[in-house]
Amino acid sequence: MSVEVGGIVVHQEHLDASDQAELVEQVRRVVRAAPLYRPETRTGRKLSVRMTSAGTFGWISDRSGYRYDREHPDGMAWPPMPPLALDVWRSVANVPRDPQSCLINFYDANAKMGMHQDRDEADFEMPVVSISLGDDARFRVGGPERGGKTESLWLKSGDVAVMGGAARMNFHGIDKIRAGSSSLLPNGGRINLTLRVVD
Ligand code: MD6
Ligand code: FE
Repeated sequence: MSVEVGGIVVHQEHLDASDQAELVEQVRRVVRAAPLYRPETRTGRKLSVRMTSAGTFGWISDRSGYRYDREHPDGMAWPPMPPLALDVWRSVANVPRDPQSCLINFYDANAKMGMHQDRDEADFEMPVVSISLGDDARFRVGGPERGGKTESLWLKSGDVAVMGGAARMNFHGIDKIRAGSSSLLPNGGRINLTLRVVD
């Protein structure tokens, strides 16, 4: 079933339980090769989520700002994109290009993501596709200006959100995680994958 929040289409339960478990395995393979780390902002504050990436480009934040880079901060190339994530993109993105980056965010019970726009990509005609795994998360979406009216929706394990068209530049973030709401990850928490065309 599809619902919509602030112009973002959410395909609820797009992935069934066995696909979710397989995608977690594929994510673990990425994390073994390119470990999760806590990025810093330009001002030196650590984000509460831990991150890594797969694909040709990874998204990096450090003292020099935000950007896409071909290497993990430890110097290795990013591992290949999880094949199931690529399948998800091809089934929902509705564009002729494949994604070049899969950003992997891990949220523990206390992690959040502040309201932001995804604007480090070259072509805003290309959507951003996001896959949720593990604990429920309250996803908040506003408009294209910071500080406007917002609405929210709980994203659950297996849900896929597509941020495209007029909603592509909408501010959005994660308010809170509902700890223990999913048994997919043995130690709890939430994984979010966001797929993007970068250049
Ligand atoms: C998250 N998601 O769900 C954060 N960005 O953890 C995002 O920042 C996001 O869900 C672009 C498109 C869809 C998203
Ligand atoms: Fe985002």
